[in-house]
Amino acid sequence: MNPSFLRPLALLAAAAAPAAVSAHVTLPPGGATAGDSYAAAFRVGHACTGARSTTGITVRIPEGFSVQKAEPRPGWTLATAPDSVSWRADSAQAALPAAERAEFVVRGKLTSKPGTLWFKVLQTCDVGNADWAEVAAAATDKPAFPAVRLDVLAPGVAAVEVRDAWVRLAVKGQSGTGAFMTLAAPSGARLVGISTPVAALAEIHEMKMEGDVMRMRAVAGGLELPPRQPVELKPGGHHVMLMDLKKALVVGETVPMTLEFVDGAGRKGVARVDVPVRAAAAGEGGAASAPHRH
Ligand SMILES: [Cu+2]
Repeated sequence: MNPSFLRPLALLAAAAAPAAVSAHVTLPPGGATAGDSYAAAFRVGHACTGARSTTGITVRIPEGFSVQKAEPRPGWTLATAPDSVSWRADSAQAALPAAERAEFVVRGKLTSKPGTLWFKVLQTCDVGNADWAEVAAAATDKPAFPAVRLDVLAPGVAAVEVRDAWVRLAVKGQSGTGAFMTLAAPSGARLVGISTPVAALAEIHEMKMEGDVMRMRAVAGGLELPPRQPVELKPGGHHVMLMDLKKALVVGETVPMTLEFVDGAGRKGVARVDVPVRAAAAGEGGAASAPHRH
């Protein structure tokens, strides 16, 4: 596999992160594979400015996505056209309160050409509306009402967002350490392999109580990532175990890591990340930061 071909993924992970925390209309970060069926789950996180509720959502469908089916929402009227899908609340009671989040889902087929698709979404409220329709010209642009971005990835690039990754420091002579991260696969995937130049072997581990002893062991068959449900690898839970370390891992350096995934159709995809070395997780106590052993 050509490494330069994989390079855009790191950029994608960085670019997608801010969208996940803002309260705009968004799709789950992580992208989708070109040519695939894709469930576009538009997340509406708040009502229009000064409004009490959202009463309607209209998604304008860009070229490169052909709608197959939109999911109905109880109490709302669904209308589907080739170039738009809309949901409208039938009553004030059915409207989406400002404090609640909801997903509006459109299933369709993606273009076979990798690139970026922009879905423009008109949100109507009890008072006013918000048109999420501005396309960012550059990654640094922060429009007030951004259109919803979808990264359409080449086959071989994992449609998985890797965020908050870190690896625990290791002193010279130490044989193993753990790596932790949050993985989000919008269409679902399975983490099946990890490799890094700093360790001869890397495994996915789980923690299991055996009697009253907590033990860790390799996860058979890989780690399942359900669609649109981020999975956290953390100390005391699932983690990546780096074994037979070839060097000390010092706080401040980064460790290149290649994660291999299999999607629902059995195709392999790869994510390459540079993972910072840290002493402990945020808020983690001193005792827990001792390197765990096998
Ligand atoms: Cu382990």
